[in-house]
Amino acid sequence: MNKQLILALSKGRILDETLPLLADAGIVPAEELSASRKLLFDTNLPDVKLVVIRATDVPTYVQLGAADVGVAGKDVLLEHGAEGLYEPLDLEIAHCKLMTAGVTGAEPQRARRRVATKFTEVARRYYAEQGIQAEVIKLYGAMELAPLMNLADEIVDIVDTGNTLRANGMEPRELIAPISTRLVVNKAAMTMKHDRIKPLVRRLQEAVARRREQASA
Ligand code: PRT
Ligand code: MG
Repeated sequence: MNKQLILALSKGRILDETLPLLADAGIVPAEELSASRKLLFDTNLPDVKLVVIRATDVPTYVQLGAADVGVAGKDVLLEHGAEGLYEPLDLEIAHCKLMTAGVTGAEPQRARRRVATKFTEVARRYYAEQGIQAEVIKLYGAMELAPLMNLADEIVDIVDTGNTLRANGMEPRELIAPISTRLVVNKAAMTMKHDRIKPLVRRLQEAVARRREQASA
């Protein structure tokens, strides 16, 4: 049986916070990730490999078993859906919030609220739960521009400090979900490679706990 483990990591801001946790759990890339254009990396462990991919692609790789384990933001996981995935651990990094936001002081104009977002599934679910009629428009970036240009009444986006919203004359409105980065595991791999994955989850859990203790000390 092939007992190699493939870990799918989200590139971008999550990666910088993931690598120290992985190192603390005993997994170190064999070469500097950022110095390379490669996407598939060896590690210090002969049977563990890393792929570094778009955050939004991580759930797909893990769900379909191309990777056994992944690291992804809860926002990405909420948008993708949890089918075929276990989410055994909150890595407690890259904290932020999924929120609705709009032009400061403005009331929604249209009877059917127009919402611009890259999180279309999250937005559809949220407004339906609130009993608000919404037309959800998919955008791929610069959501903050949409209400200013009257493309939308509101946006659904990630908010951390709120500085990006404020800089664009907007305000956060409703909290949809608090977000942090999660470990996900392919459901079949969890069974087939249990003896490899269980210790990895436990070591990461310990690394997260150590980090939490250091932060509160
Ligand atoms: O670039 P690509 O489209 O592939 O993805 P991305 O830009 O979403 O990736 P990246 O590297 O930014 O990382 C995204 C992941 O980090 C998300 O899935 C979240 O889980 C997490 N995260 C944590 C954040 C933030 N904090 C964050 N502040 N992702 C994005 N932001 C952006 C937000 O979109 C907004 O533009 O920062 C801005 C808001 O920040 P404040 O501080 O101005 O409120
Ligand atoms: Mg980005």
